Amino acid sequence: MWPDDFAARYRAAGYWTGQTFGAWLRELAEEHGEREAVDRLSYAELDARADRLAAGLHGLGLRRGDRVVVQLPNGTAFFEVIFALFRLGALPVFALPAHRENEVTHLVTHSAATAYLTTRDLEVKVEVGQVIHADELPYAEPIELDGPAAGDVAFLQLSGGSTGLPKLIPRTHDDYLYSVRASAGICELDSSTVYLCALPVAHNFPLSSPGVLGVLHAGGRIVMAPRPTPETAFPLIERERVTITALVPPLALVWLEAAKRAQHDLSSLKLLQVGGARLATEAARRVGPELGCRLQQVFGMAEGLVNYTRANDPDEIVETTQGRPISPDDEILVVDAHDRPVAPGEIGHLLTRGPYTIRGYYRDSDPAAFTADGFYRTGDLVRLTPTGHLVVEGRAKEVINRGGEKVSPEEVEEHLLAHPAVRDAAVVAVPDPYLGERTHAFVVPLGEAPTGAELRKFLRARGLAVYKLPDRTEFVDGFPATGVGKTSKKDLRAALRARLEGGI
Ligand code: AMP
Ligand code: DBH
Repeated sequence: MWPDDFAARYRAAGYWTGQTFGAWLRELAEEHGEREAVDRLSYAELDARADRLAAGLHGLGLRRGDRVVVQLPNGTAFFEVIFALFRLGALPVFALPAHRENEVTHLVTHSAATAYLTTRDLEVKVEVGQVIHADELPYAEPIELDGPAAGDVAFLQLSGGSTGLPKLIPRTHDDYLYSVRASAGICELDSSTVYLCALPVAHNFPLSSPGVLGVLHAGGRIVMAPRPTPETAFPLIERERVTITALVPPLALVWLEAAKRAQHDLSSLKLLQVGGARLATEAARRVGPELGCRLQQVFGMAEGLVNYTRANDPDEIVETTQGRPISPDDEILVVDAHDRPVAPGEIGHLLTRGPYTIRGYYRDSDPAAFTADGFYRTGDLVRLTPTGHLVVEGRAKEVINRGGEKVSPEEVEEHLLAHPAVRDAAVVAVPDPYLGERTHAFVVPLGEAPTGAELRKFLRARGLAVYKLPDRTEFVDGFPATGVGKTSKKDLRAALRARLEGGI
């Protein structure tokens, strides 16, 4: 948690207002009443159901401070459940639908959860006090509850776990609501906003940047998409006159391709947010012309810090940077391996501290992820432009050390993506007895696949240094994805390792 002097500052600045999520929803219901909040459910109905569900869950024995692993598909039940738990002061632990026995067991064990709330479709076998099914939610007459305080932890969010199992991130009512309100303002949401939630709603991006919670704050309307594919999303955009949605880069590439043949009217869409992983500049430049809407890049993390490009940023900034922080009190350091600030504009490790960035993981796991003075080590390599925008150059752990020469996978991927017959590319390290590591490029072709030799020639012609050319190129139909749909380099590396060990 934050030291007292920081907490006092964040309160004095008006970031932390002392409101809980439960009280916030009550206020929204008073203001927006019969207006539609999400999939035909009004603000008033959502508020009333949250009260009845909180009472019912209390009846099942859930109490303030208990942890409940929540694994739900995109739908209205998600909202009822989280607001019921917020009112009860019980902490949702956000699992994603893609999580299986391995991850859910880890979440239950690590959080010592007493309940697992899910659907019969998604349910996995775990040992837990009780399983609550979303088709039998226990509504009851509302009761007086001794709810949580605004400084309490509201829920446990997950880190992406690009290496290993997800870490648990304690977010308070005060800090998270600040990021939601401020994000809604930056993204210029209002009561005419129609947000398509295409990504899994529990992920930090569609939940809060500004996501579904930002839309509620603005009195707008949420449309929940069961899947993020163009086949599902495009008809919804047309039917509901969607104005804004959020995607991860691999999905954005699929949408751009599909838009060329789209039978649906996408003209209501004003803003496409893309974040979660680096969006290649080549792809960024296509969004305006091909989808007919503006792009916003979002660089965030469940641990806190979120950066946005702004509505009034020039196109060049929107296309080539990952934005700038939400808050004037987000502190950003770009440092070398010894935590010394690099020269302005140089690439370094991003450290951050601020009014909505955690000071430690749940139960202090992985204390090394924080500096002695409370900065979070993001693990990202960034540079700061003279305009104060951040450019993400990669993950420190993913830089490939090819016989001492450092290869940035993102740089090579960016060049590969510029080839007209390449839809997506992912470059990873393979262990090599001579070089230590060598590079392996996975490429998803668009139409007929070029040859590896052709791609090397293409990269050479773009002026890429010879040592950065992929040692091997492999064509695949698609990439393994993380729970939210980012390309899972962990799985790509594991597949290569398994192949090496199997001698194939
Ligand atoms: P997570 O652990 O799932 O919260 O993922 C957060 C991480 O995703 C960040 O630390 C970055 O490495 C990456 N990330 C998120 N947004 C972007 C973006 N717009 N560009 C590049 N990387 C991003
Ligand atoms: O990747 C992320 O975790 C992320 C991306 C964009 C995020 O947490 C966010 C915005 O809030």
